[in-house]
Amino acid sequence: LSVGLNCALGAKQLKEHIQTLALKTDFYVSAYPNAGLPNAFGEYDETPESNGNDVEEFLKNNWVNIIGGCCGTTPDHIKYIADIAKKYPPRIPPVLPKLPAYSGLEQFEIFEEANFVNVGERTNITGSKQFKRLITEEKYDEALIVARQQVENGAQIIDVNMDEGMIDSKNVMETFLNLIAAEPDISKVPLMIDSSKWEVIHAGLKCVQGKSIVNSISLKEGETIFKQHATEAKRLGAAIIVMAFDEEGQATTFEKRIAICTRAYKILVDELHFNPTDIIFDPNILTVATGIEEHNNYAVDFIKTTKWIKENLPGALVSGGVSNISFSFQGNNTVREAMHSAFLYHAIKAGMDMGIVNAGMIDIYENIPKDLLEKVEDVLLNRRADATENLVTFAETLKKKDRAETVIDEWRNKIVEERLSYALMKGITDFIETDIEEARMKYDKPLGVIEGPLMAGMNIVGDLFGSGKMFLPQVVKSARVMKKAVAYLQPFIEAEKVKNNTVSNNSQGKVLMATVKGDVHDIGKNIVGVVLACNNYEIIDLGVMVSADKILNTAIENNVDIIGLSGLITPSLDEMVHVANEMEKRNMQIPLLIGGATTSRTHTAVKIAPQYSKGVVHVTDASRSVTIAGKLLGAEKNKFIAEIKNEYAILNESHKYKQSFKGYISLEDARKNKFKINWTNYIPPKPTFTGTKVFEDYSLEELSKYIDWTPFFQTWELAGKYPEIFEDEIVGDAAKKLFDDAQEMLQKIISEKWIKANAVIGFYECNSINDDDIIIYDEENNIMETLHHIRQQNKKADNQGNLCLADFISPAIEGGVGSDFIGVFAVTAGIGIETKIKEFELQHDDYSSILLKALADRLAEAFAERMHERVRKEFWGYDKNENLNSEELISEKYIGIRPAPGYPACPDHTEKVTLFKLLDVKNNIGMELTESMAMYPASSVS
Ligand code: THG
Repeated sequence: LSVGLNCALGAKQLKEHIQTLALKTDFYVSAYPNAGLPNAFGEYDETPESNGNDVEEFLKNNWVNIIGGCCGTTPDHIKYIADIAKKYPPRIPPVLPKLPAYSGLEQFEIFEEANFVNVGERTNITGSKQFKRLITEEKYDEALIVARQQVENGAQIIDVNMDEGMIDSKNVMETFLNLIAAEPDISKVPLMIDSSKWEVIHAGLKCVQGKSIVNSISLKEGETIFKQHATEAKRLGAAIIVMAFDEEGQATTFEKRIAICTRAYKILVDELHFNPTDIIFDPNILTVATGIEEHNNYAVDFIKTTKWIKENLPGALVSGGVSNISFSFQGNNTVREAMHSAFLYHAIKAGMDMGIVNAGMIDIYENIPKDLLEKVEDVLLNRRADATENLVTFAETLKKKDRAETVIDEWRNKIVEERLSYALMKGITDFIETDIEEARMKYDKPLGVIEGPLMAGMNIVGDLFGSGKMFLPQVVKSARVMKKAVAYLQPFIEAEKVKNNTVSNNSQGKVLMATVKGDVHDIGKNIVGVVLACNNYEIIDLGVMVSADKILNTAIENNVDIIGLSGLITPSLDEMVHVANEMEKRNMQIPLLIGGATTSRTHTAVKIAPQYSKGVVHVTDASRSVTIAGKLLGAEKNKFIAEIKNEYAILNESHKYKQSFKGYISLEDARKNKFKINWTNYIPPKPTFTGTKVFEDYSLEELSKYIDWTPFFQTWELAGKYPEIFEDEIVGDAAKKLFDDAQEMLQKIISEKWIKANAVIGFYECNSINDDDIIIYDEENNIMETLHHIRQQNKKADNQGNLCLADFISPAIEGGVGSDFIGVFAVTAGIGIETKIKEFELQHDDYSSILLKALADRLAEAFAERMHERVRKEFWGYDKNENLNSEELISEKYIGIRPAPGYPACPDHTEKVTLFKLLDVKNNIGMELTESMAMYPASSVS
């Protein structure tokens, strides 16, 4: 046989691949390169000479046995090569060492010096209750996570077993292996296909790429079947595990184990010409400490057999299912893990090559507590008659310490600087006061603790965040540790100040932060504040609804270096323009940062930057804020501001240019092109009541089920869709931890009633009028209010209307169909939130404060979703049988719409005034509007 490469590449590009191949195979090697790569015209440019020179290298280096040409080569190319080839003797294939090798997407070779190969056991339906549940419930996504975790925890191969009486194992094996094939993180490793049914293994083998391992075959059903399975496995390119079973059953003694392995080896190597390295013996790891005397020597016999196989059956490997050994201690993981580690220690010494294990749960031998180890080894090595009894008694007295506890203990033993750094990195506040006190005693000055270990720790955090290795929630947690530490030290620092009348201040600079007048949203602002504080900026946070006057006065009084403005609703944009304009009037010199959900680079460039000449910069997210602040205060400050100015000027121009092409049509023409509905026979569905209905203190438990979590992660700058985000390679772990924290807090919010959710809904008879308005009638059919809507005026394609919400309400015309109905609502989940927020702030716990606000926002959105659902199914009742799951709700699969003032369908925020009047929102549920039409509490929807 020969193996080779042809086409696709020229000789130059083929070179490294041919070289790799030639060194790896003892087959003959062939190469048929093209005459180079095709040029722009699809022609091949290499001449017989240039091509021939590249090919000569293949020959000279002893890489090929057969050489020719493919696309673009001509008889002249071939003749040229043929002449050169005469100069060189044929390649002599190398004699390769016989090393066991398997592969998934990547090759996995076991080198001589390799110690031990971990095979992950968790993807086993009989070996894991969790995995069994996931597979029987067809939760394949989560089942894949189990596989991925095995790889992440160090499994170099994964064992997959779907043997279960109640399921179609073959089918499920195929499904799961095909899913794995689509996950490179998993399928990069070789697979061990584990089943007692040959048809399942056979089906599995056909689904996998690379060279996998059959687990297992045996002489249980006689030699004919054994040979048949072995041959098929070989043909399908797999290595095999051979269990020490024969026609009489499982081998339990040393003699029987080696007899069966020898017999199998002879058949495989002598008769079926197996490569010995493709044979992996499993001489049966059987459970010890069962109380049955015959079982006492099982581990000893396995270890002895292993040693014998390695010495007498050359090339063959030894494996086994390690967790089997400890089944008698099910439920006591401390003892089980100790047994596994100790067993492996001795078995590996005897030559065991690989083992099916719970990857990540194998501790090192040296870490097993000595008293436990002694008892465990007494059992494993069958050292005393009462070994089992002793271990059982000892196991009962053992406090079941879990791993987390041991980890905690370990870092607690380090020196104080390392403990502080660890606490900062991990965001652990539990020990901070003790550790800080210890550090304070150790350092000359209290400030030294901040400038020394705390700053060093925060610098690491900052670097990790900057390089994308840590994420916002973690950083905010780190900041909480920092703040608590600083708060503890503060009185000592003050005392010091009084004593010496000085205090060094090496802050990077002072930043004033504020949410502008009329706006109440501050999650984003708080996050930026925390991130900047982490990077050693001093933050003056003026909170929400801050007037331009107050912002600028405070900035001047405190001699700040940067002003940061934040806002979420569109009217805040105008307020920012106003602040910028005031700064120019006052001839200020401080650079201005703009951030928040509705702000944009374009708006900043077009509307804000032209107002103020000393630097205006838009900041997209918290992680960018540090870099930008650094540049604004650095040596190159003026250069940076000039660059930004230039950039914004260009943006401004291109915006104007684009606007000139926008092509708006007149309002009159837009109205003529409204969305036309034939109302003639329309009978509007009637709500169960008209007027308002109030819901006070609504069940948060119920609302929590309606939360759309994806935006929650966006708040924390974690990109990805829930729940897939947990599997994300980059942010997955951070997202999961944040989610766990959120769930924990959510439970407390519910059970301890941290916040109250209120709602008011209303239905009214109405009609559209004057094209764009909606009139609302009271009980006596008098016009009570008028809603004003905005019509699209951009140029539309043919047969596309210029829409306005009023188009969807039947018109009030003489001889018309009578009145239609409209529903309105206002909900809030923020009543009483201030108490808890204050509490958190007093504890310097920004993380919890931001988390609570973010959750309240989610609950408010969930409340709107739930109320809307109840409206459709109960109160208006036009779709009583609707039955949508949460995903379908999020993607708005229902009948009806829920537009909100301030958003594209009805951009005018002032409509909220009418709405609040209609529903008497303030008196009914305690929500209010600010002068910019922001709703207060912030966690509200209408
Ligand atoms: N040899 C070969 N293949 C094998 C085995 C072997 N495959 C299966 C098994 N034995 C190895 N795999 C496991 C997997 C899990 C456990 C033991 C062996 C195990 N599971 C816990 C238990 O049962 O207590 C389950 C805990 C849970 O539900 O999460 O111990 O010997 N060739």
